[in-house]
Amino acid sequence: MKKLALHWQIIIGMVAGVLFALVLSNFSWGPTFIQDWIKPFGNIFINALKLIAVPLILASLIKGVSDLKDISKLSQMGLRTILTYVLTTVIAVSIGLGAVNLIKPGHSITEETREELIANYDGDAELKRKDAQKQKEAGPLQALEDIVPSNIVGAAGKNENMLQVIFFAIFFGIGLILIPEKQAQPVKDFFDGFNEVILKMIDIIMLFAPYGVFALLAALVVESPSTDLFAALGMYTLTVILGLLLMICFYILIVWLFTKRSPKFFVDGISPAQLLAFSTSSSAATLPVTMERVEEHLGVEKEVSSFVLPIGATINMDGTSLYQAVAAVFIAQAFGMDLSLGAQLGIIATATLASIGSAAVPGAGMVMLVIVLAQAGIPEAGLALIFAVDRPLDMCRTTVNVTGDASVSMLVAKAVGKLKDRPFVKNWDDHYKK
Ligand code: DAS
Repeated sequence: MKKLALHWQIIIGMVAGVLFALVLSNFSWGPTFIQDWIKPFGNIFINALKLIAVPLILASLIKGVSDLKDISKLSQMGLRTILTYVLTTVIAVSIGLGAVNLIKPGHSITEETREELIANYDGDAELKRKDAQKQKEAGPLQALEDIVPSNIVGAAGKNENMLQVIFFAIFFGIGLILIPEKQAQPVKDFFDGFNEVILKMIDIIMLFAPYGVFALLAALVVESPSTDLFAALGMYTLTVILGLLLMICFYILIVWLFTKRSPKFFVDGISPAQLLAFSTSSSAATLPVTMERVEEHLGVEKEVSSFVLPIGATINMDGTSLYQAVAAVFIAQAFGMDLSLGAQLGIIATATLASIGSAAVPGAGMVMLVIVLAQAGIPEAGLALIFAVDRPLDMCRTTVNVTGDASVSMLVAKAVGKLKDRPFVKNWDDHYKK
């Protein structure tokens, strides 16, 4: 297994988990064995992902915000970059919400399967009851009030209100920018190191992904033998992929409209980076290739790409935000919850913030999904439901993340007059031979 790329290991884990459960389901002791001796490893894997969510937000957001210090030097470009990134992310979440509300993939789950899912996860039933109670008593500005924690340790301790942790991280990063460089540097160095440690911890957790997925899928099959569950998962996967494809078309369109570069030019230029993003599921790993393609094949000046793309890889994850919106509403549908318009607008805010806080590594979008679910009071049991198909979707959403960064870098370059006209490469044949 070691020599195989991680995503192939995961896919093998998925298939093996289903086959293992289907075989054991033929024995009377099979389902119990899986629930008692296999499922716990799946829960441990999911708990490890949930465990890492808060430190990940603190590390990546504080680092991301304090790195914006360069913005003072590149202010005309910095503001454009951040605003365009936030705009494309909000558009991505909106497309995701539109698709999932139109297709309603979660509604194809039968009532008894829903009940089984809820019964299998009594912890969340408790969370649902508490949230329902809280919603009843909530005032109009409760959501706004809830963003500011009275105690950061308490907020960090519970997975219920991650927006409080995000608020603290952004607030802390701004404070870090405003103190003298000499005092800020040691703190920035600490968070840089902290960020690296967290990313390494995600690497370690993802090493167990094939086994975690095996356990999750095996448990999923024996606990929800109804085939309608897999039909719903299939519809869910198609909904995400449809949304991601619409996002790719959106990028091609805005590049064509605002930089007059043809779809063929843009896709030819960025496709090697897209393939790397697809196979590694990591924007960070793809970043060097994204930069080379954007500079040498799409004509963006280095002073723009070297600023816009690293920030994009850290905070601009349109594919992830679209996926988080679809996943959250799908799980709500699967648990028979009707989300109000307010709750869905809340998802736009949390999915946008959660994608900003997602690290550019495999599985990060899934980890941050915890925030969107917790914020909307959606049972976290749904994580077990959708994890089975998370890896192939991670490959797709990372491809969109990278494409979004590249298209925004072209728009910003065009806006500040740093997008070279063709043929910016002396001789295309020589260049391609390199
Ligand atoms: N794999 C992440 C990335 O590198 C995206 C995600 O997990 O959603 O962009």
